[in-house]
Amino acid sequence: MALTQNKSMLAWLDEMTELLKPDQIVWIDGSEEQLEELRKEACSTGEMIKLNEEKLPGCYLHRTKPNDVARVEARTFICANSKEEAGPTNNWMEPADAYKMLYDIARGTYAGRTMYIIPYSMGPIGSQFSKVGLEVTDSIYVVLNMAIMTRCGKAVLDAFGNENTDWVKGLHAKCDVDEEKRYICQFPQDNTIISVNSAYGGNVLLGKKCFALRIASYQGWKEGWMAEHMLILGLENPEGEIKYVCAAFPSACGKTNLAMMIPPQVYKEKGYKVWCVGDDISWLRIGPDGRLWAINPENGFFGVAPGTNQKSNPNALASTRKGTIFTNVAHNLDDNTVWWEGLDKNPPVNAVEWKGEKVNGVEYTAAGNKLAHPNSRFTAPAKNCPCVSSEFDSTTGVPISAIVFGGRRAKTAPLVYQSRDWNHGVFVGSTMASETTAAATGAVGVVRRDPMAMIPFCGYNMADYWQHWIDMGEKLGDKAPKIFHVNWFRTDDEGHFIWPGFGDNLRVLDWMLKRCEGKVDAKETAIGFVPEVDDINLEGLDFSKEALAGILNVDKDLWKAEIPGIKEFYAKFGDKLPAKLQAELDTLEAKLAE
Ligand code: OXD
Ligand code: MN
Repeated sequence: MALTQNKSMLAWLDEMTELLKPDQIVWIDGSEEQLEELRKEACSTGEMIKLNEEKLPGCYLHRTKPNDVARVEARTFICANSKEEAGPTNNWMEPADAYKMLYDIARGTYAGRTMYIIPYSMGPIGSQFSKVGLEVTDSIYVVLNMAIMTRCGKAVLDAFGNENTDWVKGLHAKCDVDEEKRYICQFPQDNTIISVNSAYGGNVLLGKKCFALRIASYQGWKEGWMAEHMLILGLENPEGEIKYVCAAFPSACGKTNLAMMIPPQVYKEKGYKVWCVGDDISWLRIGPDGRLWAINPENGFFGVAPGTNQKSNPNALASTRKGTIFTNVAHNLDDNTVWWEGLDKNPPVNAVEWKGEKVNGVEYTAAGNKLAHPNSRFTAPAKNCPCVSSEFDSTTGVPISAIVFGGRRAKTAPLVYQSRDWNHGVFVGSTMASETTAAATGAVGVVRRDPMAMIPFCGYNMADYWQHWIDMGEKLGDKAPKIFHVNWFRTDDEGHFIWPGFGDNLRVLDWMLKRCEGKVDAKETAIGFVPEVDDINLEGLDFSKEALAGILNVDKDLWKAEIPGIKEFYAKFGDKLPAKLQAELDTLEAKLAE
């Protein structure tokens, strides 16, 4: 029986039923009993493997098809009414053509299968920040992941009501998992997402990247708020005051690690604490007090497993010890647990590698093979995280003091700098870049622009998106958060990272928050404000002031060499580029020439 009488929802579901031709329809009500039944069913068909109940209670392993292990940006489309509305950084398809192609692919593919209907809320149920979606899927794996990553079930529909039409339609059809026919399409003007021929999380958990970033960024533009690819953390000082920070980094720059970091010993002893509100996405609105407030629309972490260990991120590891779904990690047959590269130095002898082949894990890894896929994942409930914020479920969110952008730059960007003002901060975000590393294929050290870490996730023309940032700054006025840029990745002549990173990044956050409170001066440079060497607390850290001075240094020649790349990138946007950003670029050029 339908869990809602909402007419717009029922009409769309009728359309989907007619299109997909399922044998059965199951509404996901959010109850533990129903989820447990589905887990059992998935284990009985081999879709999931139940792991050791003592060591990993309530945890499961799933393997995707080897052709389906990551987000597919080349097959991700923004189906806006015109190509210009999607902008030069998105793939575009004409909406009517896209619907026809996608419906032709999906038509009848639920035959002999069950259509699961997942009602879900991005954000706490009933919050002003939150938005509702329905995802139909033919995958139990999707249902069980969505049950971790979102608030889902009947309670969502009860709070939503029968007349409301502000919800997002999400159609997922696994089809044949054919990569030639794989499409991830967003229709921002129709609040619609269609994902076909994939069963990998980032492409099929439609609440996450597709809704909470691509559709929501467009909604935010139209409705006066922002959806950003940002973690949210709270830093508590010894007096018990908590200040909140949002941070955007491109992938592989340690967002989850920063969101859950453990303060260095000297800070811990003084009583500093870090609280995690979110590790991937922020929805930001101007609150009644005129400040910027943020919620994390998600309810779990979909984190990269390799490299997660007791040292790099003990809180993330602890989050995965119960109620977690692992995807494409290695199976340790000796004790029915999981393993991935970087968990520890002991790959299991008796292992099943991520594609499902039984191997001797020690020999296999010694020969240079990976037991876990490099993009293998854990889907873990946020409530498992030992440092989850007490504000995690707050319907009003947390007030943001600072926004941090970051990238991976071997030489150019200093450890940290502060923008002169909001618009300069938007410029800093819009020119954000990372250098490719030896870990990825292709040339090393190539600069990739990834404004606000939103290149794959902005649901409309990025020039309009920047203008929206500028407009939000105008509304916030002097209540706007301060904007900073960090680079944990400066290297020495041998290519070794200079700054220790991880928990010691708190020393840099500490400086930023002091800047927000006007408690510390800074040195003005051509690119913005840089700390005085004495103002970054190095207590308890074996790190010299000379080394710190080195990574705080702004080399004008290197920065001059940046300018052509920025100009080339900006040129893509033609006359849509906000004049205020062009002015910031001109100012930078002039300051570098001084
Ligand atoms: C993610 C990503 O999976 O940004 O969060 O790719
Ligand atoms: Mn992300």
